[in-house]
Amino acid sequence: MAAKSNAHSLDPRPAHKFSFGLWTVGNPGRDPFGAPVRPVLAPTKIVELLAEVGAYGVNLHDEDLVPIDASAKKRDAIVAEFKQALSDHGIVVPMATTNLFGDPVFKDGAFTSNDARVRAFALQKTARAIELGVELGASTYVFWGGREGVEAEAGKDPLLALQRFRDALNWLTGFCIDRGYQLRFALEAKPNEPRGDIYLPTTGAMLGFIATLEHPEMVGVNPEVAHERMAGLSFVHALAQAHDAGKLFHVDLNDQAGPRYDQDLRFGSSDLKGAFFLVRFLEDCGYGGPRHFDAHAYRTEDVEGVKDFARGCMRTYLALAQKSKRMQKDAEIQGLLAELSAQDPAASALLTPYSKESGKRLLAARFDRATIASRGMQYEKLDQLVTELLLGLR
Ligand code: GCO
Ligand code: MN
Ligand code: MN
Repeated sequence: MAAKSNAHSLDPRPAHKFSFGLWTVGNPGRDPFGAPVRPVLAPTKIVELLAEVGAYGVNLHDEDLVPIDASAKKRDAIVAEFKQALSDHGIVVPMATTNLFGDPVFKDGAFTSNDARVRAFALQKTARAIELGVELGASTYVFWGGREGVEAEAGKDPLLALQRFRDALNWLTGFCIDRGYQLRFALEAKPNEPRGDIYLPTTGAMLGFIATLEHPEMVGVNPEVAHERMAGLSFVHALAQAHDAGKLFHVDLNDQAGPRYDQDLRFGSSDLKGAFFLVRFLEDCGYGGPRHFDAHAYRTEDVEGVKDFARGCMRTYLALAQKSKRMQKDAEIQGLLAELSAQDPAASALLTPYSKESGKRLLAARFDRATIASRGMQYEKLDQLVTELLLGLR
């Protein structure tokens, strides 16, 4: 029997857990300089489109589905219609979130606003959006503090802002516990845009903050490729730290060419090698959550281009996962890695946990610095081999 074609193995399947936001494939191409270029698609149409391209899940902000001023009756009708579309097309809702940035009331933030009326309204809006998310079956609830920041530093006390953010999350974990919801919260950091500076700007900052909450066990992170890169940081290192802390609850995949405005590019379209290392990490670390693409098609595209975009995100992910398996089987690469991990037994014996004994031994040891330093690490060779593997030459 002929071997499965490579093309076929790049088809997305539900087990891959690829998800997109209503706001991503539904993005009509508005930017700060120009009007929308694509028709606004109804949420039910987006579900249909996602099923067509082979995605498994759709995520949403409350307002992506239910307009902010909808009556209870209208809300229920919209939700019922949406649920029908989900079941007709076999699409699930793994994650939900709140729009706390679009309405003018949030112009100075939501949970960290200086105005108590805004803070209270933000809690109410989030509680209702949580009810919606739970109703749709979401198990992760994302918090992206879009406008939780400043331009005029004089206007807000940063300690008070952190306290207010903490108070809000404590209120909301209390709300979920009280209601018996099994939701996990995932905090998403971004350094700037739309505010000059957004509080808790990196995944590392979020991880530090989580430890100060009343229910840290319910709260993790949702790192986004573009956001760490906007801060000039390595995304795979952010992923690793989140995973190490047991806090990798969700992930926002896209691409970004360095520190500039948030580009939300198709996955792997800018830094293919960076994408490779992050796919390799996610596949190897045991992350079992959705692979969510928080990206959108170029403004040059029509609806067919949006499908090309969505298919491209998933295909590139799967292709890179295959490359990662190939790297594991590449004898030359594995040989170099084995050399790197081989350790001098005498030195290893010095690295046991501290005790009076081991301390004495370590302090008495002699090191031949010149010999040790003369070793070439062969990283040039290794990196080139990985590059050639990615180029399809191996
Ligand atoms: C952005 C963010 C958002 C969030 C979304 C879910 O830069 O606009 O990435 O897309 O991920 O609001 O919280
Ligand atoms: Mn983003
Ligand atoms: Mn995001």
